[in-house]
This record gives sequence, structure tokens and C-alpha cells, in this order.
Amino acid sequence: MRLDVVTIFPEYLEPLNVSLVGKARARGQLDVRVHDLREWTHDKHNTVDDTPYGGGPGMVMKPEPWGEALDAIIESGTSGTEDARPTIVVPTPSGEPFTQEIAVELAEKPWLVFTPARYEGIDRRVIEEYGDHYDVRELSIGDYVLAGGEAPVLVMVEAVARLLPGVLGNAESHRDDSFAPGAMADLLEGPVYTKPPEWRGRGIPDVLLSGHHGKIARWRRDEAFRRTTANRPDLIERTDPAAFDKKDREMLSILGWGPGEDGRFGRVAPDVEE
Ligand code: 6GU
Repeated sequence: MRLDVVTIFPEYLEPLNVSLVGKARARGQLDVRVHDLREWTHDKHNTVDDTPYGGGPGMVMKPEPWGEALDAIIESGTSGTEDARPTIVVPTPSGEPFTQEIAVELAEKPWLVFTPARYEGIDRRVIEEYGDHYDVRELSIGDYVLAGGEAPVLVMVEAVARLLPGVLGNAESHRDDSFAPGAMADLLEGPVYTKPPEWRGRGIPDVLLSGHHGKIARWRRDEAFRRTTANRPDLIERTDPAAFDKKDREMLSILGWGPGEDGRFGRVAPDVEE
């Protein structure tokens, strides 16, 4: 997969040299190119922003440098044939929420171009212009406001890169990811433990030492229900109740959850402490 990032802070993307993404690059599984937007300015001060039409606070990123940058990068991707078209990812707090499902979709693309902006964002005409010719995805990483899209790019690239074949080492490892699409239910993963068996007087749950794989799997699922009901009740509420077996329903009942009028599960008793 090829990844291009256009930014006025190339050094902000240094973490792409580290850890999982850095190793994928070193192995040739990822071709990452970080570009300085100011290379496509022509004035003495390398201006990338200007005041907003209509007034108001802050500055808006000018369309011309983005247009020249994107044209040059797209042109560098060979002939302009159908499959040489990148997907353009525009990080913005006004975008569609970035989810595991979108990470899976993006991981199937051969080429992503990220356009992290500073200030109040990029002149709308840039998104419209490239949206007419390319797949443009405006994505937000959550309900809070950051000073720029660079940190969101790091987030999205890591979420996508770990899904690429051969990057994580163990293909099985994705299957149980919380939020894995098509999972039986969207459950958060429960607690994990390793050696030593006792630390500061704290042991580990006996079942994990039992060697009984069936009981261990059941315990893990029960713990997943504990965590999910406590931290993300919305994930249980939106799950098709057909995904819950008899043992799931028993656990949910212990946690104070049961089916409502429509069969979907909701809290029917006061919250149970973790
Ligand atoms: Cl993608 N950008 C900025 N600036 N803030 C955000 C965001 C993106 N997602 C959540 N907050």
C-alpha cells in the first residue's frame, strides 16, 4: 500500500518511522511519503492560509497549494489509470466517524492520500474539486476538537496498517478485535494477565490456569459483557439479540440487563460494579 501525507508539519509524522508502521515500511509493505505543503507555495513567506470570506475567527487554508500538491502527488502515481487513483482522506472534526469498519475498507485500497489541515480547515472548493474525480473521505476520529489533522492521520494509519496482510504477524489476531465487523456481537475485550502468577498480593482468575479451553472462552465472554455493559452500553443496545446465546443472556441478566419490548437488550436493573 502507498500512503502520502501532505502537511505543514512533516516532523509531526515522524512516529510513522516507529514500531508497527515503521517496520511495515522497512519490510516494503508500506510505501509512506510525507510532503511539506509549503513546497507548493510561491511567495516569499510560503503562505498557506488566509482570512475567511464572510468574516469570523481563525484562518482558512488556501486552495492553490493544496491543488498543486495533490496534482503533483497524483501525477507521480503513474499513468492516471483507473486503479492508480488514490483515495483521498481528509481528516476533519466535521467528518464521518472513523470506525473499525472504515479502517477495513481503507486497508483494501492500494493508495491513500491524507490531507491533514491546521487552522479552520481547507477551502471547501478543494474537497469539491477532488471529490468530482476521486474517492474523497472526510473522517473524524472522535467528538473532541484537535488543533490539526496530523494526530488523526497517525491514528488512522496505525488502524489501517495493522490490518494489512503480514503486518501484524498473526492473521488470527484481527478476528477478536473489539469492533471487528461481523463479530457475533460488538463487545469490548476483557482483562488480560501474564506472569508472575502473583503480583503485590494479587493473583489471577483460577479459570485461566485450569487449562479448560471451553471454560476460559466462556469466562472471557462474560468479562467482555461486564466491560461492555459498564463502558459502552450502546454497543449492547444496538446488537441484534439473535447474537446472544443462553449463557450470554444469563450473564446479561446477572449484570442487570434484559430484553425490552422490541427484544433488544437494555438495562433493566441498577448497574453492577465491575
Ligand atoms: Cl480528524 N481533526 C481535528 N482537527 N480534530 C478532530 C478530528 C480531526 N477528529 C476529531 N477531532
